Amino acid sequence: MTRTVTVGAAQLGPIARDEPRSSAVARMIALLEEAKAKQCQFVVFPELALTTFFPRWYFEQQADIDAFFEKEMPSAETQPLFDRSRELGVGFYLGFAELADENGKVRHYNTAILVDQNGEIVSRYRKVHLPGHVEHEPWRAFQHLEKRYFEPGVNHFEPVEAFGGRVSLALCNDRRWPEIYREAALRGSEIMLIGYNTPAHYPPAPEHDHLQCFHNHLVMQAGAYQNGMWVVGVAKAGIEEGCSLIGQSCIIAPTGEIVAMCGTLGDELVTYDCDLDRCREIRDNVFNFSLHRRPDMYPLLSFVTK
Ligand code: ING
Repeated sequence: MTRTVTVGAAQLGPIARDEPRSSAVARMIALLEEAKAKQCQFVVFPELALTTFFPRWYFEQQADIDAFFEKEMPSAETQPLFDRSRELGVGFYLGFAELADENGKVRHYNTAILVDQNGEIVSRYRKVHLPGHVEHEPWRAFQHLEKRYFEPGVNHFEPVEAFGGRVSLALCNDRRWPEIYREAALRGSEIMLIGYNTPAHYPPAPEHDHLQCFHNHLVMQAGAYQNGMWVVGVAKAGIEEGCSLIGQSCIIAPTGEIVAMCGTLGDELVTYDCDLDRCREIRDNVFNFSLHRRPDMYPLLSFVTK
């Protein structure tokens, strides 16, 4: 009996600045229904899937920034997504901007949650690697003010038991850092879920613009193969408020192979039957950590346990 879970990568096209959350929710419900018809146990939606990618603009007023954040989850606007998920028995990963109250202190996080087939939140992740800059930099074609609008999360990519496997969550820029896959894999994770919003233009190094899609897959395929885990990367794609966002959402096997990929820049679902036991093909062989890994030889990277 294999531990196969049918996973959906539910890519979204652009979300306009004035698009109400109810519209984004309706679009995601349509993808949930398509996922049900394709026998998915859960789907992965993008990072910041309820609003436009607002860190592309500089806002003076905190109230204007907070308008893009969710004060509660679910809220009246997002409850229909949870309700439909429970009715269909299809879980989901959702990225959104979270306003959290921590012992009376208001926190701003770039957050992802995992919701099971009963509509319950079973995991919550706050983005660890915040890219971009803090101050307004008018020289840029558009801003990337995640370091200004969000606080870094505290998380060790610990997997949770869900959908018959051990599932870890990450967000966007996290996927570029090899440590997240290794940390998750050392903790037994079998699948890493990653929503992203990635502009095709990278102002600090425009000479790399033509490499954005290559780099997107390079880092996730390497992470998958070098750690023997499934990786699901899902974009908010297309021309969003004049900013071109890459697509190519995909499902990657522990061998590093892309086994499913979106072919448009709009709302699109691709699915794959992920046999979680296939992680063993890698973890028992080429990347058998206990047999082959030498943490004593890379002490700067390793918490060396004698
Ligand atoms: N977006 C981008 C990402 O890491 C970026 C930021 C783009 C960094 C290109 C470096 C190069 O995919 C988010 N939201 O992290």
